[in-house]
Amino acid sequence: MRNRTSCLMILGLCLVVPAALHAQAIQITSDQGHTTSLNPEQIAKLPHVTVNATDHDTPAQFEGVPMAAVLGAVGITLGDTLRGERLTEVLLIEAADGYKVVFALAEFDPAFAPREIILADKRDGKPLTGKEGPFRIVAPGDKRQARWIRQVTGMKVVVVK
Ligand SMILES: Nc1nc2c(c(=O)[nH]1)N[C@H]1C(S)=C(S)[C@@H](COP(=O)(O)O)O[C@H]1N2
Ligand SMILES: [Mo]
Repeated sequence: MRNRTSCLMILGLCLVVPAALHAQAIQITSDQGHTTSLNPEQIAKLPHVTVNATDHDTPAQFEGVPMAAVLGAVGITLGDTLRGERLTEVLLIEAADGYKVVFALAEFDPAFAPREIILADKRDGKPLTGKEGPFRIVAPGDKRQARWIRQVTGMKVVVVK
């Protein structure tokens, strides 16, 4: 009996654990409609930077991946190709609670932007947890934090016409 209970528990874990890991992956869709999934392990391997930001008047140090590098990892390139019609491309970012925000792609390009917007995974040295994590956008210098979207689940390039 005990064995059967253990078996069922292990079976249950086998079903639940991959689902939970999958739920944490971020789905990124290009302007061609091609979706790539980036899981936490892949995101952890991308180059990280540290940015100092002010969160509701309180200084905070965030670590994360520059958005240009996140997009580059799934083949969405900025830089020299971001010109002409591509300047109408925006990134729609979605969260677990249904909250959504957009940034113009040019806002992530170091050639345009005076600041580095990141996909943060740590605050003051600690992984982002609960309603904030595991990933949150941090746009240093913003006077309002309304686009610092928490619990990011997906991103989609949308061409504004
Ligand atoms: N997923 C998600 N992110 C969100 C919001 C939200 O409702 N859902 N609210 C935004 C707004 S309006 C603000 S002011 C900040 C608040 O950040 P805080 O909860 O860390 O104080 O988060 C932003 N990010
Ligand atoms: Mo807000």
